[in-house]
Amino acid sequence: MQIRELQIREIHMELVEPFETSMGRLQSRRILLVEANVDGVVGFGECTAGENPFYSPEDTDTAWHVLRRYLWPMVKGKEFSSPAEIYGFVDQVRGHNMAKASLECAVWDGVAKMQNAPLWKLLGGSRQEISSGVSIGIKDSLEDLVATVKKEITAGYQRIKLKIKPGKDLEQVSRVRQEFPRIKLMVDANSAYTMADWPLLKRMDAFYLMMIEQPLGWDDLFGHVKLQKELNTPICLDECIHTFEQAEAALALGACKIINVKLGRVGGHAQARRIHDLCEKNGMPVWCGGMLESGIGRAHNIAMSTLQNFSLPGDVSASSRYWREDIIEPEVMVSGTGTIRVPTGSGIGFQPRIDLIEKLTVRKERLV
Ligand code: OSB
Ligand code: MG
Repeated sequence: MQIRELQIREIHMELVEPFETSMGRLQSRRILLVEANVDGVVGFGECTAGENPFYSPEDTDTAWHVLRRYLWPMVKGKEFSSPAEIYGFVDQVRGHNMAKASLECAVWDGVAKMQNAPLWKLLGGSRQEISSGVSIGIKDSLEDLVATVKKEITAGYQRIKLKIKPGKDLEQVSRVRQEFPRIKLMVDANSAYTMADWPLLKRMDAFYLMMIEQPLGWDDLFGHVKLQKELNTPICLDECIHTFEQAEAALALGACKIINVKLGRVGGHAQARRIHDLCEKNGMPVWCGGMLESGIGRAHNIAMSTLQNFSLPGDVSASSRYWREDIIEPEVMVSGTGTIRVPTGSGIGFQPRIDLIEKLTVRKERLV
């Protein structure tokens, strides 16, 4: 097989409500989509790079640049027998995993469609439905926070993740725990703390959280090793794990007890699966993170989450929590018990709504 042509495009989408984290407040997304023509069959991928390089070093514009200038020339004309080979073709480019993943994911969808098989089967997944949790942004008031948690619990979501930052942490978590003593609860700091904050983080132990996600620096593995020794609450790493080797190091050093796997952050399905397998062998659970994706990225997340060791509820929730109208048909729906049915159709199993995608497009480029 060969990739015959690539189309990259940028679409703009308004979130139904602003999402605030320790990295800032976001109202609308600039999403880069990739369409890969694999021997005449087109597959879709989504780049999870943010609008600014605050979560990882990439942003929408760096991904655009790297895709057209470097990644496309490196894969053009290359013969491959599995999409798992794509990551190796672009090995010379250091980092830029989100750009790499968007290309690789599009190829997986194209190849699965060509074989008339669901992507999740090609990846080796086995789950018929996946467990869904939500990530709740930082709120201005405690009342607003409690009301939002209540709404999501009522909707059926299996676990609640609260975004925290210095000054919006202990009081918020304490209040939510008091109101909802039995829910599966966790927090995500997006690297907002330092080791000097460990006494504050230690107080989180009182709220029997499932985990605390990425409290320290985005690339600070050693800090997390030290912090995990001080905490009873399991640390879950997100930002820190951008390669298989980082996952190996985190496991060996005891930097965390859980890993949040994100396709974009690790460079696509093949790398995500390697990290998944490694964690499985070592008895470490993983779950699927989210990056406020449109339906395309969400569909890829669902396919990945069917692998057996995705044993904790992920941040893959219903389309309607993010968008007034999603760009796939059907939209992603979550049942009253907090599960998502895995689609049975070929490829990602959701139909891209081309008309709507065209309407949202602000630029596109064909790479041949
Ligand atoms: O750290 O998991 C994160 C969104 C953007 C960037 C980073 C993160 C997030 C989320 C939202 O937590 C997850 C989602 O609902 O897509
Ligand atoms: Mg996170």
